[in-house]
Amino acid sequence: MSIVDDVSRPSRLAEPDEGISIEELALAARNHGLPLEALRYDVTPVGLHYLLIHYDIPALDPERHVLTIDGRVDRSLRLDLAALRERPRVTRRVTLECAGNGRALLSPRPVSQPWLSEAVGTAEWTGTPLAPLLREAGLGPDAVDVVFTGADHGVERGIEQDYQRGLPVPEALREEVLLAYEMNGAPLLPQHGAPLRLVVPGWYGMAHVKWLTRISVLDREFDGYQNAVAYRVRTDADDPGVPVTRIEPRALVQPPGFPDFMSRIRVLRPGPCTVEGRAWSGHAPVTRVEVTTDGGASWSDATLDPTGPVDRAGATGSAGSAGDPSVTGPDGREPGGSTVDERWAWRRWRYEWTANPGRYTLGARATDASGRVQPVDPPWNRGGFANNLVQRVEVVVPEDQ
Ligand SMILES: Nc1nc2c(c(=O)[nH]1)N[C@H]1C(S)=C(S)[C@@H](COP(=O)(O)O)O[C@H]1N2
Ligand SMILES: [Mo]
Repeated sequence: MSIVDDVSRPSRLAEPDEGISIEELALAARNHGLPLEALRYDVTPVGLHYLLIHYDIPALDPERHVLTIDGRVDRSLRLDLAALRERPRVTRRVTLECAGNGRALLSPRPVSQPWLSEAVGTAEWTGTPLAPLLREAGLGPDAVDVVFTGADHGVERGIEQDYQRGLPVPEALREEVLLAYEMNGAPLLPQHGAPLRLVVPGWYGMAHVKWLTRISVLDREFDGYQNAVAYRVRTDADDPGVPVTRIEPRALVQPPGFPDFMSRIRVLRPGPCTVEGRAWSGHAPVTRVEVTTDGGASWSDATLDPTGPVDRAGATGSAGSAGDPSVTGPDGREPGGSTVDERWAWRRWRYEWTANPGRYTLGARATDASGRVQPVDPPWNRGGFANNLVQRVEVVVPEDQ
C-alpha cells in the first residue's frame, strides 16, 4: 500500500447505527448548503449559494489566467480573460444542484459529503457560449468527448488527479453551455471557480467544472476518475453503473413559521398560511407541484408562478412578459437590451393552507414535462446520487392563546 492509499478512504456505506463521523463533518463544514429560508430569493445571493469543492480552492491570478483548447481540433486556442470577455456575452439564470443532494437521508448512508436537501442554488451566470469557441477551434470528425480540467488537485480513493470531467460532444455543443466569468453580476468568487468555470444548464453540479484551465477534445469516451468511477449510479460495488447526468425533478418547501434552534422543528401560529417553495428539473420544465401536510398520505396541487421570459421551446413566454421590467427587473437586462434566459432556473410555487393546532409533516413533489415525478421513497444507490426523495418539514402549530 502506498502512502497515498494510506491517507485515502475507499467508498463505503455507513453501518446501520453509525452516526455522521468527524470526517463527514469536516466536509460539511467546508461545503455548506443553501439555508432553506433563502428559497425566498429568485436569484440566490452569492454567499447563500451552496458550495461543493472536492479538494482545495486553488490560487489563480485572473490577470495571468489562460484557457487552452486543444486535442482533436484543427487549431489549438489560447485565450486569456480579456479575450473571453471580448467575445459575445450572455447571462443565464441557472439552478445548480449537487448530485449528492439528499445523500445523508439514505439508508444505508453512503459515507461522503452528508447533504440533507439543501445542496442547491440559483445564480445568474454571465460568460461566453462554448459552442462557437469549439467551432472556431474546429472539432475533428472523430471527436467524442470534451474534457474540462480544473486547476484544483487532490487525491480521491487513492487516485491523484486534477478535477476533470468529460462531456459528450453533442452536450458540449448545446447553445446554453457557458464559460462563465461572472456570478450575479460580479466577477466569480474564489469558491465558485474564479476566474472561469463551465456552466452546463440542466446537469448536476459535478459537470460545471470550476477554475477551468483546459478544454481537450478526445476521439474516445473520457475514462477519468470523475466520469468512470465517481459519478455513477450503481447498486453494488462491482456494477459499472450508469453515468450521473441531468437533474431529476425536485421541489423544496421554504419552511414556514420559525425554528427551534436545535431540532429545527418549525413553530407556526394557527390560521391561514401561504406555504411556498421552488421546484426544478434538468430534464424538462416543471409542470406540476403537489403539497402534503401529512407526510405523503394525501396531496393537493400548488399554484405555479409563471415561468421566466422565455420558455424551453425557445418561444417567448406568457403574453407581455418578454421585455416587461416587472418580470426580469432592470438588472436582469443585458446591455443589448435582451432579457436573461430563465429556462434553466427553478420555479416558485404557492399553496394556501389553514394551519389548525397540531403536528404536521410538510413536503412537496414536482412533476416535469417529461413525465418524471418525484418519488416518496428515495431511489437508493451506492454513491447516493440523483436522489430526489420528498423533503420532510416538521411543523408544530400550538393552540392559539
Ligand atoms: N474544478 C472543480 N470543479 C467543480 C468541483 C470541484 O471540486 N472542482 N465540484 C463540482 C461539484 S461536485 C459541484 S456540486 C459544483 C458546485 O458548484 P458551486 O460550489 O459553485 O455551487 O461544482 C463542480 N465543479
Ligand atoms: Mo456535487
